[in-house]
Amino acid sequence: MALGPDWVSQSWCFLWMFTLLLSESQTKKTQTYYMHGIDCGNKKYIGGATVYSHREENSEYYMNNNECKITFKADNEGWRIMLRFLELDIPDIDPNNGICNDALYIYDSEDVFTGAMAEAGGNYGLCGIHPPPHILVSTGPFMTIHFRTNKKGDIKRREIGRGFKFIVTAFSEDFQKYNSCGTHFQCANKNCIDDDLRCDTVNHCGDNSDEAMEGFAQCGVKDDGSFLNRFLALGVTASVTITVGSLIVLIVCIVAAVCCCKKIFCKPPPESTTSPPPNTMPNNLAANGAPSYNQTPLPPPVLHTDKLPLGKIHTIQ
Ligand SMILES: [Ca+2]
Repeated sequence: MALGPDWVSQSWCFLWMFTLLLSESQTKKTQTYYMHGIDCGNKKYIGGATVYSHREENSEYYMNNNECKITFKADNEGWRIMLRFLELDIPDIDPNNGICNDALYIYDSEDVFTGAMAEAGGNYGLCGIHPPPHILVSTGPFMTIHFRTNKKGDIKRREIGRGFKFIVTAFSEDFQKYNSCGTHFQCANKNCIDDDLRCDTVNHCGDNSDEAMEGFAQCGVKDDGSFLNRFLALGVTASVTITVGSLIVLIVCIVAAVCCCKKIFCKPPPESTTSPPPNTMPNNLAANGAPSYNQTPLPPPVLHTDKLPLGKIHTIQ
C-alpha cells in the first residue's frame, strides 16, 4: 500500500477529531436543560446544569398539558447532587384545598416511585412563588425532577406562570474526609465541585466562591491572552486529553514521514533490460570470449500427429 500525503492528512484529521470528541465527552462544564421537549425522559450525567421550565425565547409562560421527568446523576463515584432554586412561579393552585394543579416534584432517587422530598412539598408537589429556602441535597448520586401541568391555562386567572429556574450541581464532601478536594475545586463552604465549573458565571457552590475574584477561584486574574493561559483555561481534563492526542498525532506523522522517506531513498536497483531474446541460443563465441547470438529464431517443432491411429506410439522420422 502506498503511503502518500493523503494517508497522512486523513490519519491526522481522524486522530484530531477523536481527541476533540473525547475531550468534549469528558468535560463537566455547565449544561442547560429544559423541562419540556427533547430533554425529558433522559438521564443526565452532570458536573453542573442550569434547568429551566421552558424556553423563554419561545414563550414567557410554561406549557399547558406538560409531562416531563429528568434524572440527574453525579458522574463521579461517591458524589451527590444539590439543587438550588433561582426562580419559582407556578401559580395554578386550587383555591378550595390549596393543592397544586400544576406542580414540580423532586425525588431523592433514580425514579419517581419513592416519596418526593418533604423539603420540596413532598407528594403534594411544589407550586406558588416561594421556592424552598434551603439548598436541596440528595443522599445518593441521583435526583429526579418531575414537572407536570394540567390542560387549563388562562393567563388572566393565573393558571400558568413564568415557571422556574434552578441549578443542579454534583458535589462531594471529600474535603471533610481528606482535608483536600484533590484535582477538584474547593468551595469556601468546603464542598468539592468539578474544576470546569469555576468562573463560568454560574454560582454552583451556593456561596458564589467558584465565581469570586479572589480566593481559590481567582476569576479576577486577567487573561493576558497567552496561549498557555488560554490552554489551561480549558480545564485539567481537556488540557491533558488534547496534549496526549497531539502527541499521538505527532508520532503518527513521524512514522508516516519515515515510511515515505524509505520508499523514496531506499528503492531497489532497477532490473536489467538487456536480456537475451527468446528462442535464441549461443552458437559460437566472439573474439573476446563472450557468447554471440544467432538472431534467426529457431523454427517451431513439427509434430506429425495427423493420420495416427489412437492407442499406438509412432516414432517420428
Ligand atoms: Ca460556577
